[in-house]
Amino acid sequence: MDLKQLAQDTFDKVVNGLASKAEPAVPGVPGAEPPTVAEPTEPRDPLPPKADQAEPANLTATGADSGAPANARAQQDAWLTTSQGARVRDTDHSLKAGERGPTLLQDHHLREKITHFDHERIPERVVHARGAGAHGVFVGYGTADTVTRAAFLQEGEETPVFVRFSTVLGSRGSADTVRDTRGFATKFYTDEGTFDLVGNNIPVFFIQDGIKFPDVIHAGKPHPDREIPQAQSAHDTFWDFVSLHTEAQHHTMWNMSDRGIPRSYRMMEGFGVHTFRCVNDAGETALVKFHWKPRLGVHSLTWEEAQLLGGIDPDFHRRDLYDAIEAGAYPAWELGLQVFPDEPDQMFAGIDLLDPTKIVPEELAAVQPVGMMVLTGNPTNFFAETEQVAFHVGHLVPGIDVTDDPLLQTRLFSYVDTQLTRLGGPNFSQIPINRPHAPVNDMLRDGFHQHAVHVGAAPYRPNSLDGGCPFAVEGDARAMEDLAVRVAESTKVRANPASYDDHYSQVRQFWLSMSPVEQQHIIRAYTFELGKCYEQAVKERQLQCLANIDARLCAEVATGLGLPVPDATLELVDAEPSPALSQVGQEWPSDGRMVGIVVDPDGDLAGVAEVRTAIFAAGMVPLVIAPRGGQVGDGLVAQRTFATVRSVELDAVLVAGSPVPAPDALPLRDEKAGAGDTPSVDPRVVLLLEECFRHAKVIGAWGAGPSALEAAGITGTPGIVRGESGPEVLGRVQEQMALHRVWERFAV
Ligand code: HDD
Repeated sequence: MDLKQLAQDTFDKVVNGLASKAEPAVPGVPGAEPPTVAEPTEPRDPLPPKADQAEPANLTATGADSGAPANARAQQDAWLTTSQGARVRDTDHSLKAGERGPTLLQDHHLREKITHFDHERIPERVVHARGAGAHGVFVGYGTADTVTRAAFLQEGEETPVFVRFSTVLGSRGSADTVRDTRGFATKFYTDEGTFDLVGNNIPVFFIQDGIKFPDVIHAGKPHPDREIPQAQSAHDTFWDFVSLHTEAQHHTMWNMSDRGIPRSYRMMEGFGVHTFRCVNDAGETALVKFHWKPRLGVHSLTWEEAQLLGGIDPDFHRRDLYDAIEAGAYPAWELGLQVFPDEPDQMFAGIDLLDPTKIVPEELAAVQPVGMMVLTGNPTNFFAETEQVAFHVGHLVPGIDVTDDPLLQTRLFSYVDTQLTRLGGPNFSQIPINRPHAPVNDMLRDGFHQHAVHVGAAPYRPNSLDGGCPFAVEGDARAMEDLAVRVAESTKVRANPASYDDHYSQVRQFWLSMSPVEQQHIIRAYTFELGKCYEQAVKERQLQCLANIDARLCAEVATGLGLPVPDATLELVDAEPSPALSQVGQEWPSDGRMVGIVVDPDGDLAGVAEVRTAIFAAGMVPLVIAPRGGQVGDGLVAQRTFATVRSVELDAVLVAGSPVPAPDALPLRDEKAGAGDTPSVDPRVVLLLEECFRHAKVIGAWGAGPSALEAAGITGTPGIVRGESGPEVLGRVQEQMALHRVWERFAV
């Protein structure tokens, strides 16, 4: 089977199928419908009102039918009402004893409005509070049949999904681009019940046993006295913990690598982390690790970009996901399995499969694609969907079961427990986004926020009063199965197996698998983070950990910190590098990438128009950058101005002229030019080009463009394309964008 072709065919099928789909991917969720706009950064008419936002003029005489989805509570009509449905004439003035008051207690509309508002917030997630979600569809390839009988993986089976991406440490309002692990949680609404794959973009975890989760999170969260710093690990308590608790070193190294600052949620891998146990129709079991492989490849920001974005656009990842979906540049991932024999010792190639601080390199066990997920719809309401979605590693379907990994075992308890506080009781599965698409008949009753009106007199089994209903599955009907896994004869202990004691060999393997430029980024990340610590003992202890990973890594970080270089206390083993861990060296599609075009109103506007069309045709998004907003030329409108653009939102920049300073740029006059001198090129364009250069982006220029490059001091060649015409330059720029960055430009 040609798997590459299968991936492309599945992607095309989903995307083309959307246009003809009458039903949204998720019933009642209009966000899952095909997008109505071509490109979100274009000036455009307002989006058409959703079905539940129709004006009275569009309704029947009684205003009865707005066409709102069944679950759009309190939006079933165009008229403002109280929560009880009585129409309201005035919601701007409280009821007072005379115009100058006081306000009367009897104003029940006022009290209802304020009381509800006072209780609008719910507790944010204790971890992963900051996130963004999307709807989509998963299509099985049928290639997993020999491993699992899970029906949603069967060939051509389409399953609606909801995905929530997140950071871990920050509060709900924190910045997207901080250095952190990213959550990647997927809810598959399968016909056999809901399956949640609650993973991260990093394949290992900080701890081997869930009992330590509060410890690692307390260490990573802001200091309890000052509640700073927000959403980052660059502080004493984090490094105190990970340097004392060396099993965290592997995950920490991934965080310090470029994986800790993804370019986009669309360009991240996802990992189920734990090993799961799958069973096929013949009852044979296998141990399995889940992987998500992004269609667009794995890419990262530079550290400077990440920091700038924290101020310029803290919603960068959320916006990127939303815009891409609105634009029809649907993000897609292949789901893949690493499959291992289910041996009694649960080891593979000497690696303990129950240790969540270890990976199995892909070179030892290939990731086999079993299906594709395409995200096709944005949420209609952030709170109702993204905030209220509740994942749980125990939401499993027939064919997929857990293992005894002690981290996973604790998670099985934590995820329901946390919803009781966060979502206010045990009925969170009835919230629309959490409702299974499979029929539910669970005998669970009552509790806060019970929405169901259960019928029958006997919610217990066995019963005769309700005719014995509901019935437990019998015979070969498909159902959850407790696999008869042998549990070793043992004594109760609080201890780990000896295989969990190796905390360093895979960290070294990760380090050795990085290209020189990625290693340089890691060195700088450790130096920055430890440089933010105040406690000398913490820095020294972490340097000792680095010495046990690699001598050069340790020496360079120590030099940056101005501290002595410790000797390793362990013998360093030269693990075989795993090329799959590096992001450098491969080529990827450039779909959905942002290409800025710096326009000189006196320059080649016809060329700009032509290039703009070509960028769209290549599946990317052009952004016309002009001295000021509005019309630039015939049919060309500025989407960014010299005042609003920064390199961070672009993947490449084209310079179609050499714009002279606009009057509003003169206060920003380049100091190097000296007071009174007027620079030849607008200094904001110079700054943009300098930043694009520093952030290793491809830069193209034609016409008078090369002289703007010169003004920015850009003389080198790698990733700099100069040419005669716009389309010619774009073609060569696009070729280089496939590598994501101009890697040669980083000083190593
Ligand atoms: Fe967790 C949320 C991923 C270990 C306890 N976790 C949460 C989310 C993700 C993960 C992606 C956000 C889900 C969402 O978007 O709503 N967690 C992981 C991974 C882990 C992991 C990949 C290790 C392999 N987690 C872990 C442990 C515990 C928890 C060991 C507790 C012992 N995680 C939680 C939680 C959260 C959560 C407290 C907070 C909000 C929620 O569950 O719904 O229960």
